Amino acid sequence: MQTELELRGVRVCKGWLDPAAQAAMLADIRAVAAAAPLFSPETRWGKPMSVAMTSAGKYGWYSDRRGYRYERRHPSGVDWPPIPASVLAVWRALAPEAPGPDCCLVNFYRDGARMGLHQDRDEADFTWPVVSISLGDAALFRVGNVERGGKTESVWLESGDVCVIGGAARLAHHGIDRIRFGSSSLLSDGGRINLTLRVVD
Ligand code: MD3
Ligand code: FE
Repeated sequence: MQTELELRGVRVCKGWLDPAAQAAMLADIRAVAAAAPLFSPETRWGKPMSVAMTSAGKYGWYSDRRGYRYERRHPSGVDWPPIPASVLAVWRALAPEAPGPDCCLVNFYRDGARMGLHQDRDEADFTWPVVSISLGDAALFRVGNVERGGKTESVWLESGDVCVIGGAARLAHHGIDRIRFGSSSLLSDGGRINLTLRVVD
């Protein structure tokens, strides 16, 4: 069933993708990862992130000791593959006023992977929303404030849920505290995939 909730300005569309649509999108993402393999970016402090990543689209998100940035190519030197049509359709449905996305970041969470509280601010124009699609195991998602610190609120994101982050929430701190590993049967070996669509330029 599709239901909707709002958490600090983040619109959470529960059950936006039915199981067949999730399986089809997963196959599309596996093809992206075959062309542009997953890697674990290093933080500026030289420690690999627990989340493995790749991207599709004009730009991919990248991090190393020099810092965070968008790159035109995968570290192997190949172009990022195109954003799959199944993923673009979700953007069009939920961000109809926005231009097309320049980046689809693919985050892969193995057992124990997490993402600390951060802001998404590597993009040029924060007026465009971010759309995020969850596939596989459930994740405890936390949203805080635009300023550092203060109270936060959390919600479990499950396979097929889609978040739309616009307006003031666009610069809110957010992160993934933990994965309920093995809670979904979508990925046969467990784990979670999150797709984040953004306008970069
Ligand atoms: C709230 N990814 O890649 S997606 C990221 O589930 C990232 O992998 C998380 O944060 C994940 O940067 C969360 C949902 C999301 C994305 C962007 C946001 C929530 C957001 C930007 C502002 C506020
Ligand atoms: Fe983020």
